[in-house]
Amino acid sequence: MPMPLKLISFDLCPFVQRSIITLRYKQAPYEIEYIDLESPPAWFLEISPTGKVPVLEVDGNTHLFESAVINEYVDDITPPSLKPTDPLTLAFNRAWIEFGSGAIIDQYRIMMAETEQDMEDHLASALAGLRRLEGQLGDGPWFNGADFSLVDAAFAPLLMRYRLMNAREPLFEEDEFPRIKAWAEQLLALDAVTGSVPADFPERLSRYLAGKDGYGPERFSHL
Ligand SMILES: N[C@@H](CCC(=O)N[C@@H](CS)C(=O)NCC(=O)O)C(=O)O
Repeated sequence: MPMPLKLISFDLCPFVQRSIITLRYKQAPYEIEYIDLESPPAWFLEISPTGKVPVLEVDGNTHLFESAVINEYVDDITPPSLKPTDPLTLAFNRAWIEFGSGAIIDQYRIMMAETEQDMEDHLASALAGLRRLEGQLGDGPWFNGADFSLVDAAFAPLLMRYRLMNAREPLFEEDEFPRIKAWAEQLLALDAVTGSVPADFPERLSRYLAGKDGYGPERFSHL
């Protein structure tokens, strides 16, 4: 592991969490620096072409962005690899990681919905995605079967947040998606996942939502 790594982060960001899970799973030494995304420092806007976190600073000078790319890099420099070797399986995994990004955005829109109708619309889209994902999963324990991979790291933040939301303000019955439910349980039993957010994550997320207006923030401000 030759390179000093620093992850520029926001404590509630699910995309950052994907990278933290990968770094932890691979036991890669890294530093973390949190920024306030609502007023990002000038140095961050300099280094981040998209203005989004996560950014991985490598060796003090190269700034990688996009969680899926960061995760592949982290995986590549910490063998053995978490990526399938078969090119088609690898490409298929990348496609599902991208699908997971869309699912994270649906979830964020549910949390931030302005009205009840907005929430219902975003929930309908999220549930269609979950149905699709349920149909893709096999007998587990992981997305590809026996071996943990970057797809698992990519979906854990989404599934962790639904678990939290459903526990307080049920959005859907988890038993409707038995394979996703079993997958979430496997993921939430991993140290790499449980330690990927601050211990007071539910309170932090609640505080963040309590500072916003709308039906979604109101509903999820007591997680
Ligand atoms: N596709 C990006 C998405 C990252 C993303 O949307 N990050 C959010 C926080 S969770 C962000 O930085 N938003 C700030 C902005 O859009 O200005 C990835 O996978 O890294």
